[in-house]
Amino acid sequence: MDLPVTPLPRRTVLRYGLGAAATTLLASAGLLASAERAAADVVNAELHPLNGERIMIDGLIVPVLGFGSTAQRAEIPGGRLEVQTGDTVNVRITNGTTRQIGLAVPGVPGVPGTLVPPGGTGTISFTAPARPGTFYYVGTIDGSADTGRALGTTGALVVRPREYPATFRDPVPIEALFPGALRNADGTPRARRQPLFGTDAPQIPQVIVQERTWLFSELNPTTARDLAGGRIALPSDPEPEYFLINGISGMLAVEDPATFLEGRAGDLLTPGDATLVRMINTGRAPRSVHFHGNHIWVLSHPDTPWIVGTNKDTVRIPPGTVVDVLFPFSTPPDSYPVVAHAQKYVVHDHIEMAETASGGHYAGGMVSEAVFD
Ligand SMILES: [Cu+2]
Repeated sequence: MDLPVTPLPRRTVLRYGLGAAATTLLASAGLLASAERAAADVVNAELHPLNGERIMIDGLIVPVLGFGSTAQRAEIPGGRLEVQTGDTVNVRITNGTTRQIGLAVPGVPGVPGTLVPPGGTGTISFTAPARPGTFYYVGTIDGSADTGRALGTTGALVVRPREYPATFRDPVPIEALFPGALRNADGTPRARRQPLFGTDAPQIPQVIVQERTWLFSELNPTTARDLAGGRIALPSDPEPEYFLINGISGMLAVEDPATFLEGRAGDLLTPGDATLVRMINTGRAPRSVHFHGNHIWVLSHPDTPWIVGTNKDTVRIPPGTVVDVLFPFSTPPDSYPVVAHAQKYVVHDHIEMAETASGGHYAGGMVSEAVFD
């Protein structure tokens, strides 16, 4: 399927007004609608920190603090901010909450720690990294990024190479987005696979056809109420009760078109619509994401770089970090009879607690699916 490749022009969003149409479009695109390119190497964006409420999958209403792309609605997570390597990024924060709030981008140095007072406006400027990759921005609530992560002021920051600015209509070479993921410095192939059913190795895709962002987060209702009410310190053991992908969970995440993977299958050993999945863990516990149907190729890993290039079915995402993987959409090798299309396979966290909601309701947590067209 084609993913939206450019943000809606701001005027279009305004013309739709703030009714259901605009809400639907913003939610399905997942892009930060307020972001626009102001010059060849300058991106301007607006974030509106807002108090809000979220209905959990079992109906419980939990207070959140989220970044809206307009002043009307908090979004959990905030929209995906897309920039190019080396861009100057100007983020204007219009603070609609009762707390001081600033911005942090883990892994990106030089983001000023300026706090914007309640009701105030301020612009935070930083330079995008010179290397493409996946990052996230987080609101520092009264100076605390941990509080921002616990309440939901998070969103993806995608840094694209300048020569592949936005589009996936033309497939993108993996090396352009993840330098060194496929080949060692001496040019030898890096990708490898443990033998399984003989030594026939599936081909690693050479290009990326489409992409997804999965932002994992956790929520504890009591902590959220305390923090939203003004308490600053987090308890040492947050005991999360809700486990979210892109702000939703359970069947909602399985059926969300902006979350589940969907693509045309290739042959048994050749990739189909190879899909980059940018997995961001803003929670406080590690995740261990497991894919059925296909093994994934690891394209980046923050603390075990030696697994980059491997072909696995489960990968750990340490808290506060990012792991990028490629789901090849090859025909699932274990299916018998071999079925190339009209199949669905589950994707879920192997830390089983994260498959529940509200202390045990299975499968109300971090679960989605891969759909073979
Ligand atoms: Cu499973």
